[in-house]
Amino acid sequence: MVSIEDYGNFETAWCPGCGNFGILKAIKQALVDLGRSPHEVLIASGIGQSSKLPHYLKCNTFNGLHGRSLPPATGAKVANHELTVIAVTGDGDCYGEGGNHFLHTVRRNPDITMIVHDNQIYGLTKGQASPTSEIGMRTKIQTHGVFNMPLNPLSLAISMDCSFVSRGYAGNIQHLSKLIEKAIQHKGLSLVDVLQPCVSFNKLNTFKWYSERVYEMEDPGYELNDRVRAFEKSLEWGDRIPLGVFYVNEKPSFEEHLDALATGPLYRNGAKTDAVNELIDGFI
Ligand SMILES: Cc1ncc(C[n+]2csc(CCOP(=O)(O)OP(=O)(O)O)c2C)c(N)n1
Ligand code: SF4
Ligand SMILES: [Mg+2]
Repeated sequence: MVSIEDYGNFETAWCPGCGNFGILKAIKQALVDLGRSPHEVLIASGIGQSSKLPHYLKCNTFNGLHGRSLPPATGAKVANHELTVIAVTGDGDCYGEGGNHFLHTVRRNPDITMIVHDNQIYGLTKGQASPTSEIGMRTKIQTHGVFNMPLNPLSLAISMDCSFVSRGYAGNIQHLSKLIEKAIQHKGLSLVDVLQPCVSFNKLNTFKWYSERVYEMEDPGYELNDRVRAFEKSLEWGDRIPLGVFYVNEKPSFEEHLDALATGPLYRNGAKTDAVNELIDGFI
């Protein structure tokens, strides 16, 4: 039987009180509750405080370039579609530097769970505005306040027909771990945007600020595949911020379109180098 201890217990470089601790705990809990052993899981990340998370888990991991958690996650899923593949990323990493990969991964729909630590700030580089920072937020760079429109990740994902769209909160670990479980069980790309307080650099969206506003949606009040109603719900932000699953649309995953995977994971085929060698020899 899998236990939390199997995923290790590491010293972290995160600030005491950071929302990232809650997300790490929720991911471990979800994997254990689903009975997934560390060798069955691969977590890919980019660069950021959030992207350090795989360093603190004992399982297969890949820590890549800034904004690039999704390409290696997609590659790993194609090489071995029996793996549970999770992409861990930040609001800057995913919606800023990696925005192009986000859009095109939604179009591809690989069976990957995306967990976005959305602290509405660039944490690692010490507090510049990110694509989700609120208008008016002052930082050391945006000294007169942010004036660019924040990006709404849920609305964007729903508008592009992302097959599973949800929001969690790092301050509600039990709810978050159940949400991550659902996202992992969903076949296709699942987005879990997690509201994550950054206690050092985001003095606006604090644990207190979120806790006074977030509420759990038991029933969103519409069929989960109703894209228009889901989009409308995703616009709710302010005094009340909904948490839970906003949108689900079951459709074939990227891997299911690939005939080469029908007989089993690619890695089992072994490396067939004869054809490549023949090609190279042709140039000599
Ligand atoms: C191409 C590129 N641009 C910029 C940077 C510098 N950089 C590293 S992390 C980071 C911001 C990370 O913010 P986010 O993804 O929100 O993660 P957080 O630290 O907040 O968890 C930036 C701008 C980089 N490493 N590579
Ligand atoms: S800077 Fe912010 S996001 Fe980074 S570890 Fe500290 S509190 Fe967490
Ligand atoms: Mg961030």
